[in-house]
Amino acid sequence: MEFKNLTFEKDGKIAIVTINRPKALNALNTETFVEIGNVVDEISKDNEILVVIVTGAGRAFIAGADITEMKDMNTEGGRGFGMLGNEVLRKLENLEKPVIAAVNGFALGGGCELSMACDIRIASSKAKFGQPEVGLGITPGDGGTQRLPRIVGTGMAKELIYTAKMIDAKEAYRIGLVNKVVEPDDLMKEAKDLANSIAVNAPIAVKMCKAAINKGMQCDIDTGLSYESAVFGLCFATEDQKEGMTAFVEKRDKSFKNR
Ligand code: DAK
Repeated sequence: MEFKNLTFEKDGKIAIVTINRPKALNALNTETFVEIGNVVDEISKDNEILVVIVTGAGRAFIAGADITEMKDMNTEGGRGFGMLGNEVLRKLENLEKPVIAAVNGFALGGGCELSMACDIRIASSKAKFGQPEVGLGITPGDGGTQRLPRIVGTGMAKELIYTAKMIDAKEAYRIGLVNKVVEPDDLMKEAKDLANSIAVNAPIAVKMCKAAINKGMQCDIDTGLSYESAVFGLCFATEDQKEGMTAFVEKRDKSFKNR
């Protein structure tokens, strides 16, 4: 598949998606949202890919939705754009493979929101995060009011959203928005090391953990625990469970087949 606003490459079991509109600081216009949805579909069908890294070209991760495109939208256009954005981020969040956001620079508005639809965020020391929407007369519309409080807690999320202030990577780490801050030149190596440390494990078990965690964050603990028991049981129908436990007992290296 050809893409205009992003690049997609495979490095072993890892897919790397780079949002690539550096002149607009990788702002998300309709075309880019559509392409992200398409690349997620492609990754979803590719059994060789076990982990995904999303990053940005140039000095930004994603500086938000495209303000130039949104500026003159009417209600209908805004609704359509909104539905597209939500559908794409939900698709990314529900992708049955872990996604790491390697945040290289500005992650603002829709960019911060896209990073939060990923499973794990690691940041370059040059990264900046924020939800500047109220300064533009809008509310965060791509999950910011929902995912940010789930990640950093209600008080911190409200402060960030109400003030529209930008925070640096160190502060993002302090409040738990990112897992790690690294030097800019080390960002992709760190992201790949993390991806590889996930990819060595049983892919179906990892996939089920993602589903159980995501589901459990939306429901009461009893429903979540019952879902956890169900996926735990399902693992025993996989070849990888037999392989993982047999390899342990036989004191040899394991070799998972994603089956
Ligand atoms: N949209 C379009 N162009 C952008 C952009 C954006 N978000 N951000 C930057 N650019 C463009 C600039 O216009 C400039 O273009 P030229 O003038 O060179 O043609 C170029 O990128 C470089 O930007 P600057 O010259 O401004 O660079 P600086 O270093 O001076 O400043 C900055 C960097 C990131 C601080 C600044 O560019 C900035 O404040 N950008 C806007 C950040 C922002 O407010 N982002 C939030 C946008 S609102 C929804 C889905 C999504 C959303 C809402 C609903 N639904 C599903 C319902 C999301 C909303 C948003 O993200």
